[in-house]
Amino acid sequence: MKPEDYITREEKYGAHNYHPLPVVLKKGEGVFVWDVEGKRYFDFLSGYSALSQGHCHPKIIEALKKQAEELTLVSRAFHADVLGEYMEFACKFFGYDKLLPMNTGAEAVETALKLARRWGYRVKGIASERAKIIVCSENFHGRTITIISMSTDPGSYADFGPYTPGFIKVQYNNVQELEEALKEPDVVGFLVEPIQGEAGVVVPDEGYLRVCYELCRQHNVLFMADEIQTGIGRTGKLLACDYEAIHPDILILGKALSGGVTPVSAVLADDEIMLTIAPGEHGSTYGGNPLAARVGIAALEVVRDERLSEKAYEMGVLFRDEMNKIDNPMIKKVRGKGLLNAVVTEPHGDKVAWDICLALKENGLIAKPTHDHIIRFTPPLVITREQMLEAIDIIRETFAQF
Ligand code: IF1
Repeated sequence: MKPEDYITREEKYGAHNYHPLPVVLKKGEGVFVWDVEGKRYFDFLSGYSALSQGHCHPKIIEALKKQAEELTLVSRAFHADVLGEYMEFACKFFGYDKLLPMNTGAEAVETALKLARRWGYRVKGIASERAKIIVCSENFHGRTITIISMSTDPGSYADFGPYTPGFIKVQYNNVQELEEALKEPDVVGFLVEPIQGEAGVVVPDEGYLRVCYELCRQHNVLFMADEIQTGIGRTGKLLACDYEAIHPDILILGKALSGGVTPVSAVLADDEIMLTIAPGEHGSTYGGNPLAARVGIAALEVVRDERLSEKAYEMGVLFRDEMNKIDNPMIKKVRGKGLLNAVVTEPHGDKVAWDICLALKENGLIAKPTHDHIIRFTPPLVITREQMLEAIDIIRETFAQF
């Protein structure tokens, strides 16, 4: 079969909820993927930051294979030996009393919303059904109906109504609007991405998050960090919140928590918040399954043992420095932290970011635009200096074609 045959079959039998780059992959290892014709590419999307440890990391695959032959699922109706081990490991890794295990990022975000509301009613003493949660413009927290009810992007919410009430929207990176919104007495939480990924790697001003955190403290409102994309080393620190010495009241993780091997997400919080949900009041069939637990431990050990946060920091500096040296009319701005970066492009004639991504693919590097003109460059954090320099050459040569 040719690549186009795979694509035609997928088009015929699959929902059309994505518009992928025309490349058909069949193997991944480290920073590289290979297509069905054996051509090698640098993967500069990394499963939207899920593959921070690289494709098929041996330690994570070993953990998966070993556990898969032992015990994959018991449901939470019974205990499993490895679940407590994973929970303890992750709680100590991030500094929290407890972890609530889920599967996808959206489920973890929904869990965090429920925890904040429940804490609001049971601890803060908000009147029933009155809880409000402040969210940011241009946010992206997932695709469920409640989560798109928080969205300001019609591409996410149009014609999926009616929407879940109880959200107040403020401009991202605007302290005054948050201050104003916090005057509302029924606010229980402020949900924020430390860097907005889907919006196009939008980095807020230095100090913005810190001020938000302090305002939340002053108003007895939970600071809820969605670090599903920015967390676990991606931005050059273990958490993007670490840049401003913030310890979120609720920490939401996903993606790289399992190194791209199986969906694993989690919400971490201290007892005052976490214990407002009693047995039988929340859960998930696969949440905290033994496979996820084993893979989660291995994925975090890799981040620690291979110093991936520090590597992301160093390689990110190299990437942005080199990209800023490229003199090309299509490159408007380079922005990001660690290895969460994006190039904001400008159309050149009839050429747009999509055309650049097609040319990058021809030259051996795959990446994808977001919001039409922004190209995200988010390679696995295991990328070496040599690999980064080779990838930068490909990007430089590709832009030179336009
Ligand atoms: C898609 C990008 C989109 C996330 C943050 C929660 C979730 C995500 C900060 C939900 C998921 C994924 C979803 C995927 C593409 C990708 C993405 F930002 F990473 F590029 F969409 F905006 N919070 N982001 O980034 O996690 O339920 O997907 O596990 O939907 O197209 P999920």
